[in-house]
Amino acid sequence: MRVLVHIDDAELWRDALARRLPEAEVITSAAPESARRAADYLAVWKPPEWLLREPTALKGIVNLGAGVDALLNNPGLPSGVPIVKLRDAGMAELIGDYVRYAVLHFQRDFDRYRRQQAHAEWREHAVVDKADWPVGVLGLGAIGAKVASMVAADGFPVHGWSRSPKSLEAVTCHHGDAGLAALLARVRSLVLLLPDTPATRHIVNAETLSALPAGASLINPGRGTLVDEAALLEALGEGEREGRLRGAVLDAFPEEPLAAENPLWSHPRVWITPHMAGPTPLGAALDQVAEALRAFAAGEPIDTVDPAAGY
Ligand code: OXD
Repeated sequence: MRVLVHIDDAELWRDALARRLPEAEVITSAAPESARRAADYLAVWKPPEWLLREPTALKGIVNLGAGVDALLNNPGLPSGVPIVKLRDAGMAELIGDYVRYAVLHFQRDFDRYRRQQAHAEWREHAVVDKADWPVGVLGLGAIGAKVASMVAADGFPVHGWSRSPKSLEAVTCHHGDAGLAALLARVRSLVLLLPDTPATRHIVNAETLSALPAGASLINPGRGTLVDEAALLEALGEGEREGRLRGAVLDAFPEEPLAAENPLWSHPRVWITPHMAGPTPLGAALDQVAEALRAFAAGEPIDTVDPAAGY
């Protein structure tokens, strides 16, 4: 089998994958066009359109990340070719740490102390008990479920939401439109871990933001398209004085990198990170890629992406 790898550091992935799959010929997109065209499988992260169009006998695609939105939205994607995505290959634990940090950032008032420091202001705020700081997690896939459990293990009451009913230990699970309204009404930090699909786009909008209790905070290590940015800026209000939304910790944006002129960069109550919450751990990811390619080649049943659902 010939596998074409396309990702930053593709040589590293190619060599490590070749060691795991000695039966395969593994090439990168720097290989000659004739070799690329004859690829049986693609292992890719955000491939250019032309690369997806080239192979003529493609049997499967492995998405080298958890979210398949970039791949499904790529006009070069051939229809009918099965896609496998990385399951939690250790990203969930990393994203969980990011979210725990962000929740504590607000619950222990680090945002306020940072602003006070700018004025050399020595003023202590009473600690709000964790039990009185409900956290909402939208999206209970492999990553959302793990993150929800990690935050719950820290002692916060956690409410999770998914489109269809789920049940998780230590997490109060809600679903559907009514469940979303019930969750929004009670959480002090809202965490977004939904996939980017037509159904989730702008799920955080003027209406949902106004359903949050005053002073709630937003944490988005998921996808930028989940948030209506104009509504977010409106809910934050201007300047240092807390608006209806106390602050936001954002790792994902509809266009990345975030444009230098975007007002979020300079907002005093917004923290921006460059899509670093859940980098893919190479070793575990490669094991999954090798496993998927072997299953594809052997015609074994394999858990593929549903392009209509978007995940
Ligand atoms: C992913 C990501 O989907 O890094 O894996 O965003």
